[in-house]
Amino acid sequence: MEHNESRMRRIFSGVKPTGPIHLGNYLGALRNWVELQHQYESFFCIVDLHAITVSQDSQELAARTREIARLYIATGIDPKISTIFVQSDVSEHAELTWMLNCITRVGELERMTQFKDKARRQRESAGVGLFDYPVLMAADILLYQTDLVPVGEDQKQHLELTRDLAIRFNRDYGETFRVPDPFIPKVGARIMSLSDSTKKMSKSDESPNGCIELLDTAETVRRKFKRAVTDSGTEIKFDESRPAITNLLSIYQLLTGKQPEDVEAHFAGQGYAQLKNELADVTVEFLRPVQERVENISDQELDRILDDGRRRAQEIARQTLDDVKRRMGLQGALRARA
Ligand code: ATP
Ligand code: LTN
Repeated sequence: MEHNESRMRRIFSGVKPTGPIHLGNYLGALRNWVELQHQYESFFCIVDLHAITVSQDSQELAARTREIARLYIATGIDPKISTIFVQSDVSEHAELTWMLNCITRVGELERMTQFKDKARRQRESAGVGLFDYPVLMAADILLYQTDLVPVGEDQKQHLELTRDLAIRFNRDYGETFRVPDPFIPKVGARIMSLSDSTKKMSKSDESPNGCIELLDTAETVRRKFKRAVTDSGTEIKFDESRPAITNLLSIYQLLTGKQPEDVEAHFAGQGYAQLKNELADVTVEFLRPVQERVENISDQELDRILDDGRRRAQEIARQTLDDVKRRMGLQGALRARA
């Protein structure tokens, strides 16, 4: 069986092309992918089938999908050692979702907090795709016999379901899937909106100032930090009871690579304006080379990377899917090969 062979451990993760990548996505997820790709065989997907669980403009979706692929590369994912691909290019994702649907309980999906949040007011009219979203995510992960899934805090519950489905399938049909572990960073797993420190920074943030996008201009970055909400009090310290300042300090800490005590010492006796200015400087410096690299990736080069990624991903996905079909008795034309 493919997953029993000795091989490098694998990671899988993805971003939805529902909007521009932001600092939360980078600090919670992508930053760790860049580190981990040297220790793991890595699969980084642009999950466009997840994006269509809510209504999308088709042209915009196609353009965003390519933009996200460019940003993966520009932030440091190396296509020579990591597989970058588009989810809908590998039809095994949709196919395995169906098999997993058949072992998933309605009650399990009803307990998913992301579904409850997104469907809140229009439960009757919410799409079935939105309800089934976590099963598609489980299929993404399990197809590649993934060991580790680097994600932000908001994905923890989805990862638990993925593990439950893998364990259930293995119990009912025999050892088929690796049971993956989540990788959630200690700092940065939940970057908050700059305009409301009770909400996570999100692509679908209603407030245009809450979210720093990786393609924002220097001027926009400065404006957004300037308008960022702060807490009462004046001290610049990490403090859970002051979430807005703690959020700004966490961003600063992660972008500079400094220790929290050094960050606090650096800002001792300073005011909020100083913190916001320096944070804007650090962010602009971080974004500049990323934006330059995005500009320098040609369409042809991107096509080649995504084509290559599709082939590499499909080869592994197909092996897992064949195994699943055989175990479930869905043999059809596979019979002769069994
Ligand atoms: P949407 O707002 O449309 O739901 P999103 O901004 O949450 O999208 P996703 O594509 O769902 O972005 O997430 C991609 C990755 O970024 C996931 O691993 C997710 O956990 C992580 N992530 C998203 N938002 C944050 C955040 N505010 N802080 C840290 N990590 C985050
Ligand atoms: N649901 C994730 C995106 C996602 C994902 C995955 C992450 C889809 N499939 C597989 C890790 C592994 C989100 O970020 N909202």
